[in-house]
Amino acid sequence: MLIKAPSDIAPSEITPRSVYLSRRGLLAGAGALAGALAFGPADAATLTAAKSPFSTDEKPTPKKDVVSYNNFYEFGTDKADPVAYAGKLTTSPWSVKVDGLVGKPADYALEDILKGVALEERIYRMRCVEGWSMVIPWVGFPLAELLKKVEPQGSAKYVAFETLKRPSEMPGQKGVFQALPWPYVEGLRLDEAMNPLTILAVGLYGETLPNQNGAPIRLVVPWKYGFKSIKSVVRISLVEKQPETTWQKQNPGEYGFYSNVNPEVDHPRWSQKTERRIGEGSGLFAARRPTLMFNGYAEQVASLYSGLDLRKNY
Ligand SMILES: Nc1nc2c(c(=O)[nH]1)N[C@H]1C(S)=C(S)[C@@H](COP(=O)(O)O)O[C@H]1N2
Ligand SMILES: [Mo]
Repeated sequence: MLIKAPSDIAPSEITPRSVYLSRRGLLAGAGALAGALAFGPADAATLTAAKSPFSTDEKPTPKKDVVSYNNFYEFGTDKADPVAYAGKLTTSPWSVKVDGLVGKPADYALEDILKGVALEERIYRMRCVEGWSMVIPWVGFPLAELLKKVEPQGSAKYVAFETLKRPSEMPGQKGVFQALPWPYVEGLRLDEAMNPLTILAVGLYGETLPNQNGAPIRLVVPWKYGFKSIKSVVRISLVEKQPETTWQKQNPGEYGFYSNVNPEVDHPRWSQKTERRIGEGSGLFAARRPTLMFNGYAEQVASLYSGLDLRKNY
């Protein structure tokens, strides 16, 4: 039998999750996180978060799958590499450089970004371009809150994001074979970035993010393929021109800037009509479910793309 030390038992394990969240939801999330950050990278700490009306009521994917089946090429290209190798990444102290077309450019310490921010639990469907999906209870806050604070200028039309480049702690960035150009970069149109569904996540399942899921802060854009949800963000730049993205650079014939989940537009090498929900069934018997337009978030985001040919702008 595994005996847990008391400090390892999160209140969420003792109290039913819904009760726990509503009881503690009024407490300031950022204060809890500032405390949590002091625990350092390896120790998950409990976060307090209010429930969000943007959450799906679908059953979350088991936590063991969410934290062990990952894409994070900085640690290797195998799904099992991130959980095996990301543990050594130093995530504290952490700062995010905000620059470009903003009134308040600076290197912002993570603690300062989170000051006065109310954390929310957002249970989102996530779909990888590879054809699998999960339902993940993220803890985070709208990216729009941060963007408003830094005062985007009128000429800013896009937001560019960058992941940490640190080969000494990221084995996938070392050696002769490099899977991708580094640093990993992504981008959104400013209106996509300001959409209330777009969040910066600092936790999942009520605790600080495990390194393999993009600690200490990562983007989550639930209506786009998983690769747009860039991990371990160190830079956010407001720019005038559409920024390049890692997967576009790596394979422009297969990956476009928008990358909205779209069952009607096949990937050049496979269909995007169905998906396999991780944690449901297994192997040959795993039923595939239909993939929904904009991953099921059409009501909230379809209007962003009116007038845009989604076959050309994939
Ligand atoms: N920096 C960085 N961010 C990344 C990736 C990556 O390799 N590097 N992989 C992306 C892909 S393809 C997916 S599907 C999601 C997976 O997120 P998860 O492991 O938290 O489920 O992260 C995305 N963000
Ligand atoms: Mo992905």
